[in-house]
Amino acid sequence: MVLVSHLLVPVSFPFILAGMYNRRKFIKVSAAGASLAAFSSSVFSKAVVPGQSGNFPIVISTWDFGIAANKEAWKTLEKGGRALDAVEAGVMIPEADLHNHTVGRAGYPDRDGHVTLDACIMDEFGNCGSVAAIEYIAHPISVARLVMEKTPHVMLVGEGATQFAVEQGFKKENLLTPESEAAWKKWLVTAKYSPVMNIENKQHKPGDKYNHDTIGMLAIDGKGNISGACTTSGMAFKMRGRVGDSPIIGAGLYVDNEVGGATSTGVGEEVIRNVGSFLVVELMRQGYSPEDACKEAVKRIIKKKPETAKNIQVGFLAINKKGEYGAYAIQQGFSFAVCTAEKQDLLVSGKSFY
Ligand code: SD4
Repeated sequence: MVLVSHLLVPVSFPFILAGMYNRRKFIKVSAAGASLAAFSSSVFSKAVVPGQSGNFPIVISTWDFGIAANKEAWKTLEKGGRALDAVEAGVMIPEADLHNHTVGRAGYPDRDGHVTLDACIMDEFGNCGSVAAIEYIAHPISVARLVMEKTPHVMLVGEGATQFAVEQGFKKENLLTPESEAAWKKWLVTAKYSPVMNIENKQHKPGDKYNHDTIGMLAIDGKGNISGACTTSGMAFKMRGRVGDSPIIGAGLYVDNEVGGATSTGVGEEVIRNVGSFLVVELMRQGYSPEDACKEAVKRIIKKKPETAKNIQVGFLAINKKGEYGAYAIQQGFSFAVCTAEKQDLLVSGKSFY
């Protein structure tokens, strides 16, 4: 079951602060997850992590749709495959899911009706690739990987990213499905292109269909190598050209194979300001547990903009070199999916500041 998420309708930056953000009600899903979620994630980690030998292979990802994505990634990991291949294959599941309006094909468009996608990927060698505001390409994560592997660059944006993808053999397609187009047209009518009104009238209730999520995925393969991927259609009905944290290395995703990896979801602007995922990894380097590192990064965001933070969601998810994982969010309702040899479909309720 899909429990809708948070946010929406970024139109002008100041208005993001005004409370366009909403919350999931709560988590759930897997039967075992219900009881396990009662534990703190650190306690939980201890319960399932066998300790010295390392809890891997393992793959974790944001939100409930991470379960299906993890299962796909697991096919690579259980065969002894590379974490990089696993995360790419894993996040392609929500990218292709026509019922998912927050990632890839069928993602809600920007306020001008264009579906623009953001994605990045990072491997165990510190290589990384990214595309931002790419259009007409259904799997931006695979384009990001090719930017990493086939160009001397880290990031391609907009038309250049699409051009590169086509040169690499990707098909140019219309990603705006009739359902997403209808939602956008409905939004145009009710929002009247008026961000203040749209936000002030609080038409987007917690859990409504305009709420938005990104998939961030982190995996450790059988060799103990870490990779990560992050992909999103960004905020629904965003300003044309707006790019969030998801394709920004260090913000939406960061991996250091000596330490661990981190990824984020939520209002990308606040994550970028605090270089969130890099911060989480650096805190783990200093000895913080994954959950404590995520918590510290969340507190940093709140401390800088306490009033803003009350009305927005940002969630971090992290894993360390031992395969211990944790998460923390500003608001309640941030869930993450965990897949190991013991259990492939665990959904955990992340802790939150509020
Ligand atoms: C963004 N971080 O574009 C993404 C959106 C998101 O949950 O994750 N929403 O800012």
